[in-house]
Amino acid sequence: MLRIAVQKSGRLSEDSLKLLKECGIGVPNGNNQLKIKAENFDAEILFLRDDDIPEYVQDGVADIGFVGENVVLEKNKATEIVERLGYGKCRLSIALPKTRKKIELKELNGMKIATSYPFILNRWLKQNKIKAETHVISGSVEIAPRIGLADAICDLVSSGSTLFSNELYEYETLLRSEAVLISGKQLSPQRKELLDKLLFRIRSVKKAKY
Ligand code: PRT
Ligand code: ZN
Repeated sequence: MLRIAVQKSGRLSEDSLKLLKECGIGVPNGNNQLKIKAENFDAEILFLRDDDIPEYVQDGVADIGFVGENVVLEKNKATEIVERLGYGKCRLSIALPKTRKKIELKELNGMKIATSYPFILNRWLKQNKIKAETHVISGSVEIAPRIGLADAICDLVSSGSTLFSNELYEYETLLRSEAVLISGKQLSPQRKELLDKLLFRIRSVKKAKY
């Protein structure tokens, strides 16, 4: 049996379940259950917080998972991206207050940047030889500059309306992300076979769409 991790409730939940359904895999409506047996496929669906999915897949609690590439790269666990899924598209970007237009990259030196993505941000800062202070907060990052907690933020952006309403603008994109399918590195031959079967179906669904 293949154990498939899906976000319990959030932006990727609906599209992930829809994709499974299009692959002929039924997921019964479980009232808030942690796991549920799939219909028409030898699989079990585990409903998890997106942040936990890479670790559970690495540790073999789940065999595969549907999760944002941004989370996969931030958590940096021993998992493999086996397919890009085309939904949940967003960017991870540094945003600045509108009052600080057109600064040079080096002017980020000494700034305090609020983010929920310290790993990706620090790696990018290092690559660009910028010495900034990262301030980790888990939610509502966009209000940090307004309350004086930070000079800039590094957060996910899709339409840009959150930045706009907080008088920020997208300054630099660090990553373009979408939902991906990740797999553990040590799947048994039986589970590998089920994953291949699922991948074949996912690719057929994608082909039919584009
Ligand atoms: O509860 P759990 O931990 O599972 O969920 P979560 O709240 O951490 O994640 P969730 O459901 O918000 O997002 C899940 C995934 O969706 C993310 O990891 C991304 O891969 C993807 N995604 C796509 C987004 C966005 N677009 C997005 N716009 N995730 C978050 N946002 C937020 C962003 O953080 C900001 O607050 O939406 C706001 C910006 O949106 P715009 O449209 O105003 O620019
Ligand atoms: Zn989360």
